[in-house]
Amino acid sequence: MNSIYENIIASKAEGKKLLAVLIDPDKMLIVNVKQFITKVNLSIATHIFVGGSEVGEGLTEKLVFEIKKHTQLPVVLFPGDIIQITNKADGILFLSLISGRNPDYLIGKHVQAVSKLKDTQLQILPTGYILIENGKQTAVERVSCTEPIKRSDLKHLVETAKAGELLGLKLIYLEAGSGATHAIEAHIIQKVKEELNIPLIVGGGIRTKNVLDATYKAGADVVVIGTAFEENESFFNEIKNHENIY
Ligand code: 1GP
Repeated sequence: MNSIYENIIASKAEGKKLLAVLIDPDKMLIVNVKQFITKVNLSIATHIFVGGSEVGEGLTEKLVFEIKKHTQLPVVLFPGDIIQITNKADGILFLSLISGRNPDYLIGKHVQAVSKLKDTQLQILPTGYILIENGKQTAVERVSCTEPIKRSDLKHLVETAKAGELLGLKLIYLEAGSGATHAIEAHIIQKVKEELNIPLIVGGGIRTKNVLDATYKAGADVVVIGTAFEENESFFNEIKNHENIY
């Protein structure tokens, strides 16, 4: 156990909802970090996730170093590849892409990551990552060469999440893909939530406060939002009045 995970567990027990702002090192210029993080600090965000499907070598470390200068929030790597691992962050989602059948993303990259992780103090969060189809091909799908699970295949989706829990993974992440045209529907989140005992992360395509509220209400313990903040920083203000309706 580590403190980031303990805090997620404690928040889940109290019904306190968590929000991770996702920053893609490919899209965020270092010169803009200070003003962006100032907004994050003033918002309801509880975590900062850093990562992307295709990030150039060294960019993640520079970005995390800059972010850490301006915030006390935990910074968690959400890596698309082992080159994004850096000791400058606080933790890492150690993702196994359990919706897919590509051995590299199920276990191969993880084996390669061990020697890098040994030299870090990163808190490791073993996470079952489930990609859900979204009407168009996502970057994760393309890079990992895997098929997402169809929204209509609810039984398979729920059983995939449960299998992840039974394997000992500590978190399940339902992913519609960055910039998804439609977020994961409440009934899907509810069904997965009903079967799980471990915390549930949901992300992809959440762009309005109504959808954010619905995602929490359906059972997400942590919501991840990237694109909505990238495109429109005033979204931080729109979600300010966090209703305690969950
Ligand atoms: C992507 O779930 C995250 O991995 C966030 O998605 O960029 O659509 O908010 P958005």
